[in-house]
Amino acid sequence: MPIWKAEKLSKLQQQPENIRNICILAHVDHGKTTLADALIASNGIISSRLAGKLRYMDSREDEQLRGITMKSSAISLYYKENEKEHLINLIDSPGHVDFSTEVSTAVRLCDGAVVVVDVVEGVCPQTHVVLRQAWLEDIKPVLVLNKMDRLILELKLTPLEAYFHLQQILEQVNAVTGNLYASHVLEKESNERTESSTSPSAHTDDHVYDWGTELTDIDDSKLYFSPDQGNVIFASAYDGWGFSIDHFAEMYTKKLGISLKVLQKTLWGDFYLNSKLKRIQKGAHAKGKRPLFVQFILETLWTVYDDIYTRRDKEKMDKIVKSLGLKVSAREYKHKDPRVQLQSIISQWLPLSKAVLSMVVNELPSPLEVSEERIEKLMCTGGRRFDSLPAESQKLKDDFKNSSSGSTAPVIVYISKMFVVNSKSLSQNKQRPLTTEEIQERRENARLRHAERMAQSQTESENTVINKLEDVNSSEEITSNIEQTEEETKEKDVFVAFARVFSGTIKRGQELLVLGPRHDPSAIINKVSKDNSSISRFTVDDLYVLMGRDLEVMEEIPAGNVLGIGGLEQHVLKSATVSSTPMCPAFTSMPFAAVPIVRVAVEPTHPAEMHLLVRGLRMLNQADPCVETLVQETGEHVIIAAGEVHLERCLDDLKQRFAKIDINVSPPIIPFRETIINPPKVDMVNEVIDDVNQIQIQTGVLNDLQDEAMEILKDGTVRFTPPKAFYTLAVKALPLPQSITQLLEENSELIRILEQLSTSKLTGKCDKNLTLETLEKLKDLKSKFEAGFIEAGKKWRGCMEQIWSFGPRQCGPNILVNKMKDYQRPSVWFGLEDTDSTDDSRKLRDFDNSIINGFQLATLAGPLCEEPMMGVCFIVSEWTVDSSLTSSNDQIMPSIHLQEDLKLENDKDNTSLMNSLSKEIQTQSTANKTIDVGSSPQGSCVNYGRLSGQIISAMKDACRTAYQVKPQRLMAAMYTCNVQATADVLGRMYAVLSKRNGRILNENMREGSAVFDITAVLPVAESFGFAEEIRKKTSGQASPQLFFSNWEVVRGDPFWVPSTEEELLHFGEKADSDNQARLYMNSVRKRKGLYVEEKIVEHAEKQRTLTRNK
Ligand SMILES: Nc1nc2c(ncn2[C@@H]2O[C@H](COP(=O)(O)OP(=O)(O)OP(=O)(O)O)[C@@H](O)[C@H]2O)c(=O)[nH]1
Ligand SMILES: [Mg+2]
Repeated sequence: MPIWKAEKLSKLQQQPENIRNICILAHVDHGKTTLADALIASNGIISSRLAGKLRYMDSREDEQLRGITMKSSAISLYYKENEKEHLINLIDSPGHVDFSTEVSTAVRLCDGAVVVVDVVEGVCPQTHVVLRQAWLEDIKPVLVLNKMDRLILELKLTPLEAYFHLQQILEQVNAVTGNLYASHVLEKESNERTESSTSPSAHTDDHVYDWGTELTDIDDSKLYFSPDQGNVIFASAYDGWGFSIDHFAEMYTKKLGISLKVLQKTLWGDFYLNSKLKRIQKGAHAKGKRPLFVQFILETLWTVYDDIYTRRDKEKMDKIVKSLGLKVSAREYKHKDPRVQLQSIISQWLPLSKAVLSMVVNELPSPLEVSEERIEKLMCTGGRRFDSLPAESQKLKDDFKNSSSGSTAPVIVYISKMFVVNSKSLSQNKQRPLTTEEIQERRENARLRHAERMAQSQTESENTVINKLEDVNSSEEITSNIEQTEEETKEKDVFVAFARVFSGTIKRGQELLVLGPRHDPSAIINKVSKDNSSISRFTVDDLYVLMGRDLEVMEEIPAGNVLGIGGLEQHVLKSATVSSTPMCPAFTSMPFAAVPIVRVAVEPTHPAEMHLLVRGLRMLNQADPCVETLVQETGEHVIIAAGEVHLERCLDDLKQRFAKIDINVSPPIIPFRETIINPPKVDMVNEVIDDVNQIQIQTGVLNDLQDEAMEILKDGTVRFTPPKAFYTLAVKALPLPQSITQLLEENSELIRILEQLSTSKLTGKCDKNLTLETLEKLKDLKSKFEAGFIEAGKKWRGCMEQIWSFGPRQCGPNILVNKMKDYQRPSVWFGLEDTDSTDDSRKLRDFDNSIINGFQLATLAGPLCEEPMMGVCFIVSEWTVDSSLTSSNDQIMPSIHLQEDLKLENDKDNTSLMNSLSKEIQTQSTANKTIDVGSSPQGSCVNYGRLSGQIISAMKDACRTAYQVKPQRLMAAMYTCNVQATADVLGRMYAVLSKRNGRILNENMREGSAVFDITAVLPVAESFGFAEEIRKKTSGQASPQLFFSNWEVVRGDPFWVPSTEEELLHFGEKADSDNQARLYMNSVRKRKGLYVEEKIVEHAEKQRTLTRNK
């Protein structure tokens, strides 16, 4: 540790009021790591000459090579102000959109954030995202307006222009905060009003509510960034300077004799100095005067840059150095590059680290100031109410709030991610330089030993020779031992948990509990579950303070600190809560902004190394919060990453670190969805199709429809009556209105809660512990559905109350509707109804769940290319079961179990759901030719299983067929693409976009600059290599940010063949022009090993060689 002494560090760690846990957040390349360098240099960890060039926090080789941060990493810094010592735990986060999960893991551990904005680029998409993340986690931000030097040297603005430009940027940032705040206030108020309206004392008179007053009544002035509030710094991290207006206010108060307070309030804003009256007055803009900020601050800065850098005026430079009382080393003074001199002078005059750290300790909260709202949010998993937690759990809130670290305080630690370090960088494995005291002590010992030996040698002269030999031997032994252990540690990667202590003191050797995400303290109290699978015990192995590239071992770490914990590899996959008491609830999961979407399959080049690959994938999955690794139904090992850059990093890690083998990587596996549409009104040559209602039975799927048991009615209903079976099914498929699909997609988490609520109510295990907020959200969702169905027209009337299930996985974007007159089953909204029990007419029928399971299976893999369905509604209009085959109510139990089994909530893998259900069907359908109903209860249970299996597969087939008789379409995943580009490269960029089927949505010119902000959509399938191509074509001037936005229907029927005369004329008989949908579909089918109808050789002719003809 270059500057820290262990004792000092641990002393500071015990004073939470002097600790600040902060992270640096920004859009990519806005200068976070450069800023971190300046702060680190102030602690002497790196030389100040290298600050800004070294990018110390980018410790990975690929981070240095690409110049972007990929992992968030932490460092502990020391800062002293007004004799008060502070410990600042700083986390540098990545800005690239692919790594936004890393930002979430950093934000969770902090109390404050430094948001950096590049003054030339302004507010960018990731700036929005990080401000939102900070908001969601309730942490306070301060602002650094970085790269001010670019305004002077690159844009060549005058000080006054720069002032207006800075004002605009501040407004942009405040607009984002304002929006977040307004939506928060409205949401909170609406909750409070519903809460009071549900209470009995609420008055009932109807009055129109005025939202506007709500917002204006609340004082939000502290919320915004404003230099006069002391929460904005103007900086150039590259040149090492930065200031808040307080710095200049202090300087000018002496010079001008104006009070400090007045200057602090007027140095930023529309104020000017009336030199005659020697007073500060308002209205600089109207009177054409220079604002104080321009006159006293910007103009001075501009002059310094002009004198030293642009004009290289040595005389002026000497004068500046002398007047400011600075020191410039001879080496820098003589340096040929004027930037070096400039940096040396200006960074001494306005040290960036002092400005930022001072703002951090004065403006950002210490761990003691954590808000109650934040604590409750962290403790209430899954939308529960805080007061529904057991009393012991609620008591923990005080320990949280006080950051109690006494011996009686319970230990509560949150682990936000696991990361891998080479064991060499752990301090216990490192040879560190000795301190002067240690050197002296060793010297003294050596002297004593020598004196002893001398005394011995005089008495036993013969023995000395032997002694010496022994000495030599033992020293050889020691060195060989050291070499051996070095060899061992060299190769080893160890997992360290990135964590924060919220309460108590964590000590080495202590035994603690790791609480999984499903841990629920009330279950322990009520002894509902004896299953302790969500809790595991572990003994704290190693504790570390994170020091950027190094980790320093500590014996104990008290509450309020960020730390690393070793030895948790076997207990924690990605994140977890660690506590000394099982009464601590698991923390809520972190809000992630990135969706893993890019898939590749990997295999070892040498098949014998498969086990290494499997182990490597497991480690990769654990070490990265965003990546997903799984085994597909085809047996392939698949990696799912957030984007191309992320994928590349994962593959590099896998090859070089985790598996250490050569691997083959498949081309990207692109996800698709399958849907149906209303029959198109025009054909491929825009001719009107006469009979729009005709049922389209596709040529490619006719084989599937050969089943005699299937009858297709005119309106597209498929009636299924298997011979000798005891049931009939009639199912119709309809495309869902887009608004409904969107609702389903956006609210999957809520729908999951709703399903659970309804199931628990149906089974009598009613769980009423949902927060009012969640209940309110569910009711709101219901009314949105209602509105959506009403808007969609007559066809959908009444569907709302007849929804049977959502799917796949009971929360996906498809709906199963019950339109049977003779079966009035409770709908999915049943959980929200006030009635506690169902009346007899609304009881569940036997095999109800088999129907749901069949629907789930059908929607999980569609017939086009076995990809999940989306936006499809299946309506069951008939389902008769021979009642002699089903009997008493006690048989409902198995069906409920089946439903419970189906809830593989956290299982994102399609395979397991598919496998579990299809295995069931297989085993059940082997003996289903003749249905014999046993008389014993055991026998009836077995038969129940058989029958239910039959119904599942019948329902699945019926749904698939009903789907196939409608016009089928593929849906492709789309990226939203944000690019900033200057006018001269715009044309080239558009060419790349249109070549890849991209569409421009928006094109705005930035005020006061020649930069355009472009928003476009681009199919994920066409996005590989896109960023690279854009960068090449625009000579590195434009670099796009891609993030997943939505699913879009691919134009054209994948089975289309020309049928009308015009179509034949236009496309020819073979119609071999590109059918994008078919290309996509066939590529997926090929990859999955499904049958592909493709003619490879159309007209085979015997090949004749020319020579024979001669
Ligand atoms: N002119 C100028 N360039 C700067 C300044 N600060 C940073 N840069 C440059 O901006 C580039 C990106 O800086 P980084 O510090 O790596 O940016 P970052 O925000 O950490 O980027 P990511 O971690 O990838 O999101 C580097 O080339 C820096 O030299 C500044 O104040 N002025
Ligand atoms: Mg960085």
